[in-house]
Amino acid sequence: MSLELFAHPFSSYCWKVLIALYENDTPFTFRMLAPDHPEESAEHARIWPLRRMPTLVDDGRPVFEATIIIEYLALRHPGRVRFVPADPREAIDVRMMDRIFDNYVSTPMQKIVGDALRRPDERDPRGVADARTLLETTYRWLDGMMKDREWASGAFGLTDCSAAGALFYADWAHAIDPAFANVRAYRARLLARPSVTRAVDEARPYRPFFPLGAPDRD
Ligand SMILES: N[C@@H](CCC(=O)N[C@@H](CS)C(=O)NCC(=O)O)C(=O)O
Repeated sequence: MSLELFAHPFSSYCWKVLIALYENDTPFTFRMLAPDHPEESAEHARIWPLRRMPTLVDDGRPVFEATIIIEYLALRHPGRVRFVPADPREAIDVRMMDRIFDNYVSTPMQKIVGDALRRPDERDPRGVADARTLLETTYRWLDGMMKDREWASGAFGLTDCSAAGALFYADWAHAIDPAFANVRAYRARLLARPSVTRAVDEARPYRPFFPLGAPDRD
């Protein structure tokens, strides 16, 4: 078995797959995507012209998109954590929640962060305001969903791998109001999980690059 992950330790979508790999102690080679690693970046661009990370390569076979990579790992490199339940009805809820974290937490979070990286004359205030409104609405909905849940859907799985990085950075970009205590408690539970703690710690050296200024916590 030769698993390689093209990724960067500060990227929330890379955390999603790293957390899944750490959960099952799955051996893999980390291929760093960064300006000071031009060979990795060139190889990655050949494999995946869209240049999105993470990208998994399994014995030469590329697998794209964090959710699909975790589904692939569950199928081809299973471990003690299943990530997606065997029962197809339960699996629907897991996949639904995973989409919600990607589309309605990560996407608006990336919009806010990405906008801060732009030159002032290229910024999109209306798009950022819409992203903040979407995050606020999602936090409110999620607060109701997480009232009686420890993890996002049943046992720790795919959705929680997704939620960890999404909520970590979303809270930095658009703070989760204390009124949403269930979301804040879920984020804290995620951060206390060893696989997530490891991803957070590996990303610490890059915090000065957070364009909105990393808060002095977490
Ligand atoms: N839909 C992709 C999103 C991945 C993504 O947005 N990755 C970011 C890093 S967190 C990235 O590659 N950014 C580089 C770019 O946009 O060029 C997935 O689920 O894997």
